[in-house]
Amino acid sequence: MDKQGNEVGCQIMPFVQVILLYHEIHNCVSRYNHQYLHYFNPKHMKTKFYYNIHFLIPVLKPAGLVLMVFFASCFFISAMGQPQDGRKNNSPSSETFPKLIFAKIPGAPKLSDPQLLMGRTEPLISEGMGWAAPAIYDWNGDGKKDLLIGEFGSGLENKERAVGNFVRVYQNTGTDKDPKFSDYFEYVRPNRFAGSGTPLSIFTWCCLGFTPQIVDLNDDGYKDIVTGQYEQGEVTCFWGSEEGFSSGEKLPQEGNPSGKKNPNLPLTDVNSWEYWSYSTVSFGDFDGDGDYDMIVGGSALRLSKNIGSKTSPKFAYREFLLDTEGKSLRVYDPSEEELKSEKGYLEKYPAGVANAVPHVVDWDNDGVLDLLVTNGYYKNGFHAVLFFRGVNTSEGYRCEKGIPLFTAKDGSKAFPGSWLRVFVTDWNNDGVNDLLIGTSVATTNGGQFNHKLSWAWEHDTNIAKENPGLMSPDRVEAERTGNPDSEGRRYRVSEYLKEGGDPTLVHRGYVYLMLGKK
Ligand SMILES: [Ca+2]
Ligand SMILES: [Ca+2]
Ligand SMILES: [Ca+2]
Ligand SMILES: [Ca+2]
Repeated sequence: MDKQGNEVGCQIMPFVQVILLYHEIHNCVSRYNHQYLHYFNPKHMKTKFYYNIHFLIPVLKPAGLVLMVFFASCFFISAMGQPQDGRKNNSPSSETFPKLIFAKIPGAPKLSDPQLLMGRTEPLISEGMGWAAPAIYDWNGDGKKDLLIGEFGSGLENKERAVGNFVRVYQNTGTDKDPKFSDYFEYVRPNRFAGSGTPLSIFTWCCLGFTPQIVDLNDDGYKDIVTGQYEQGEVTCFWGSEEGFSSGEKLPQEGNPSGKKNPNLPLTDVNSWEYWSYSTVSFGDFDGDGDYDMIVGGSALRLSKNIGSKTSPKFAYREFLLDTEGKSLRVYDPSEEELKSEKGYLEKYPAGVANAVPHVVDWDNDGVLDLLVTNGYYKNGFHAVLFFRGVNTSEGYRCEKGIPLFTAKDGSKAFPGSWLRVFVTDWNNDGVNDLLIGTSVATTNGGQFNHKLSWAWEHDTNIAKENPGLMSPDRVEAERTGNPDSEGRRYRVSEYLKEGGDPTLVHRGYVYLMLGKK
């Protein structure tokens, strides 16, 4: 049924139900009259009970009418207030987005409204912490693109703590230019044909999951899967081969990510905490020598040149990426208040945030690599996706100031959820790049998309990293009250639960597609 047909159907249904209900009541009363008056005719059976019931008969029909009107109102209100079909209730359609205004970037794809990627009945999701880092890779080698989703805390529990950071693969059951998916997923494992072995995983914590980048980093003809980590700042590569992937190998970097770090040293110091933390990475040849260099995010956007070789990369000291005025790239301009709240804010976080995530692509097709950058996207003033146009200058690679790819016309939040990650691919093989956006949305009541929570800023709702729906009732209670005796362990007080938050809240990773047009 098409959308219009569905809506008409939904509006007609309450009336059909009401007519059926009235018919039912009418039948009941008629049956009562018929049966009771026949079998329990007062002439034969003058009981007190009969008279009590008999007395009610004249009011049953009017009462039925009143009930009918009441139920009709309920049905009507319910039908108007609910999404028009069950599937949409779980899959926010484009109507639920605010009107988006798209940046006009010469040469870049003209983006269309976001659409949620669906399996057969459900959205394609990631679980655990419910963050989603999408990527495209032909996992089973059938020539069709499959969808990978990097997870954060993949839901394998250890004393109620999520452990393991895996990558899901949803295999494409459609064609390469019109991908379709079932609800079924597997974790990416070393042998992609046997589907056996421990899933590819990295150690990471706090605020960053497995963020897969697909690149042939050693130029052997096989795509490799590379990801950074929150801390200690290692960059791990799973080398691709005919069979699948090697176990994770830490890429050589200048400095010592696993060494002791000083939190008091500035970000520019290779022995500081800030230098290494939140090492999100993406790759491109930025110095034109034919090998892959690395862009690193976190508190600043930085370039780490490949000082190894095309087949055996090694990454140099991370240098600030600069804009055309020679300043470090800014993802967010903090307010005066925020600058006052933390001394040396911009020295510590030159990007304006601590969680910048770069994705390298020549977005405007001018032959120079650009950056699409996301972040935590948890408070007002943050943008969903920023575009930094790359330019080659006499002083080397520079970027123009970042501009948001899209904003909401009414100034509201432009995208549901938070902790956004992007991946660029030509989804429909029309020669124009398309954009995948992974986001961590709030679901309640067994996985239903929660519009109110997902469209609010996590900074205001206090739901960041909250997943009470995955906990035992005892732990929910302990988090709500901070009772140190519960389960013999001390839990922090959850502000969200303390304020009466929904104990069924579970974050889930969703992936949206924004098709590009010339
Ligand atoms: Ca390779
Ligand atoms: Ca290079
Ligand atoms: Ca470009
Ligand atoms: Ca396309």
